[in-house]
Amino acid sequence: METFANIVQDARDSLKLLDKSYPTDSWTNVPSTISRLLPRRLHLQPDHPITITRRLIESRFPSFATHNSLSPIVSVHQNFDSLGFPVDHPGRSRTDTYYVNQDTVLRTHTSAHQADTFASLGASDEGFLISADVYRRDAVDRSHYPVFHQMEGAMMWSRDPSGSSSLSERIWADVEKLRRLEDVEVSDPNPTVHPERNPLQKYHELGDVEAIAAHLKRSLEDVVREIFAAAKAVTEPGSEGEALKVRWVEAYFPFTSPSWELEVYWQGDWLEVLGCGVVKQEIMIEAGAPDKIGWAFGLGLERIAMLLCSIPDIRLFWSQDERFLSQFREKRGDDGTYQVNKFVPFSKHPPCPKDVSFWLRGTSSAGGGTKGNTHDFHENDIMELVRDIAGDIVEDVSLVDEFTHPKTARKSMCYRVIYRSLERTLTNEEVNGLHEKVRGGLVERLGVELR
Ligand code: FA5
Ligand code: MG
Repeated sequence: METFANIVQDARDSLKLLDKSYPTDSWTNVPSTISRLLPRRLHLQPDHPITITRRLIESRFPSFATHNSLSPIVSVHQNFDSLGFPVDHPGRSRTDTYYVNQDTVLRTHTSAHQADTFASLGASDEGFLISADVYRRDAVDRSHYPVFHQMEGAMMWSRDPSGSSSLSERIWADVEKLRRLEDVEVSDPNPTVHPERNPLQKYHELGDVEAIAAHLKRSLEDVVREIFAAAKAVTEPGSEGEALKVRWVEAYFPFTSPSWELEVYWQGDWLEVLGCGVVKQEIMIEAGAPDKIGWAFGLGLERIAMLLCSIPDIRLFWSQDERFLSQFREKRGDDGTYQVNKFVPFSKHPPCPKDVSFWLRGTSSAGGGTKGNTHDFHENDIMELVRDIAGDIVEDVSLVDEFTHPKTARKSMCYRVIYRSLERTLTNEEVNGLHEKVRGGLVERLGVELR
């Protein structure tokens, strides 16, 4: 059936992405709804809120090299192996990641380029920023979209000093050069390292890592301060003097240790904006730079742009409607600070919720099902099916009910799909037609039995 683009694609023996052909195999799972978005590169579109956010952050790291056009098609080695992801890490599964084929994926994060970028660092380069589109099979709601944008940053020091001062003295001297932030309230109860939760690497000295952690945290607090100063001036004019609250939380990434996440208090809630840590020395050794040591971070540009410009729905970033695009212009004041526009919603069109209930196939041996006939069901498959059929007309997909039949042990699920266009009012016929296709797709592609 032509509606189910990725079935058609699976049947072909090659997949065309950005004008290049890639061989396909049983791992291939990139639907045309996703491959169509590869050329968009919102982080390079002039005056787009993602671009404005990127440039605001870049302005805080003026000495860093920037890489903004790296291809989204990377090897499994670049995306996972080079970063020390274990072979059984859930992020590697086909339910979470878009595979071009067994050896090639659409990058799931900008960290996929860390190893290569470290390997090409010149002796005098102190740091780099990488901004790019990233791809993840994920939930469907107002803050999740299968394509989003990240910025990776890293800074390195040479461990082999030419002068007389020690490594930690040189890093602390750099910390002193960073702006002091009187108007940020920082909560950081974590020890720099913790033997189980956040260990010091065997290659590192505690004193060096303490200096790197201080430099990393102060640099990122400065970025957040700059963003929120711009956002606050817009949403609450006159309140710029109010303290911004941020907190550091211990985290885990296979490619940094110790690691943290930074959360910001925004409109009554803690919001995670980035992950970061001290780069695993194995990556530097592998990259041919064993004498360098430093930090890395990865942040979500949509998440920051949504706050900065008061954008309520992540689908809006993909809008080609002039009523959205014409609202943003990159502007800087005389002192160089960014001035952003707050998004003014065009009329809100009504939502159209529709439920669909179904039985999963033979879920339990108690029902007399044949062994090995358990239903291989992953929620992300439903998310993608609905998006394939309804595109950006779907606002939210969520499980509203589930139960197991007491006698047959079969499992029943009910999902609610909310259809709503950001640009126009949908007709009943149109929504009914889409929902029928969703019901048909569930049977045909996921093999469920409708109730
Ligand atoms: C990572 O992707 C790591 N590569 C970050 C990193 C880089 C850590 C370098 C250490 C060193 P994570 O999956 O948490 O981590 O994503 C990082 C940020 O991307 C999040 O904090 C969030 O701001 C953003 N993000 C993650 N998932 C989504 C999503 N589905 N939609 C929008 N933004 C997202
Ligand atoms: Mg995270």
